[in-house]
Amino acid sequence: MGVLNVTPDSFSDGGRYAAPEDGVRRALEMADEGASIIDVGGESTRPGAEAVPAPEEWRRIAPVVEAVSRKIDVPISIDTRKFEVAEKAIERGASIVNDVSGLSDPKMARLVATTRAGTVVMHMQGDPKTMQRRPRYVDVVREVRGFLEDRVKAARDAGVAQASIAVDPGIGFGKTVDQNLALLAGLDVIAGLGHPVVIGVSRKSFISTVTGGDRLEDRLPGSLAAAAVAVTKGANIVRAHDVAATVRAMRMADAVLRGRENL
Ligand code: HH2
Repeated sequence: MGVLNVTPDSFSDGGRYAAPEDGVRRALEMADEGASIIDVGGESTRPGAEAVPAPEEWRRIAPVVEAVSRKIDVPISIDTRKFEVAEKAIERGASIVNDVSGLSDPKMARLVATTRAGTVVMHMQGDPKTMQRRPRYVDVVREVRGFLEDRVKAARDAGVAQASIAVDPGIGFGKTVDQNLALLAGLDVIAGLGHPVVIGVSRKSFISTVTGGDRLEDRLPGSLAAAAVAVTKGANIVRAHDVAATVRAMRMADAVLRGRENL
């Protein structure tokens, strides 16, 4: 899943793809590099981020969603917490709703059900503005699993098909560095829910805390290592900014885990 942030303020690529033509070019490039999903977002959810009103979020991403869905067949997921934005994006060609709030708005679950979209249900403690102020868990893996189980049940009750739901422990969303590491080490417990697991470690700050290195590019080796471990623990979809490098690393991991003949 290649990340495309059409925002002025995303933590690693804010402002880079804010012009529609730059966003579309990057989407096509990621598809060429081997991304099987393009995840388009118009609101940063980095720690401390302010919420963006729905009309502004839609204004940012509309031209990109429209152009990309016209130009290529790669599925588009829409990284939004807002029903109004997801609805418009689906009308214009997106087919997956990636909701970092875990479908907390009942209207979002109903939209996913009626449009038969796919969805990623993610765990977050609190909201982006406050989530990194002392996140607390007794057993982070069990609690995240329990939350995802509840949210999947709510989605099913709203009519979303079992096969349309992927889950994501939400690395960095209301978690300390050690809680992020524990979630990666315990990802098999999340995979035990029986839904495809999405994992987003790419360029996140806990990588620098562990590996050192101040520059963004210093986070690539740690991002790839964390993604490879996640895949051995049952992750199925890796959300990443550095698509070419990630595809190569995951091809290697797959070859070891499944054999070259099954790539
Ligand atoms: N991480 C980010 C945003 N959306 N969605 C899922 N399912 N999983 C994640 O881990 C995840 C996500 C944060 O990364 P990014 O989009 O690069 O930054 P920002 O929120 O600043 O735009």
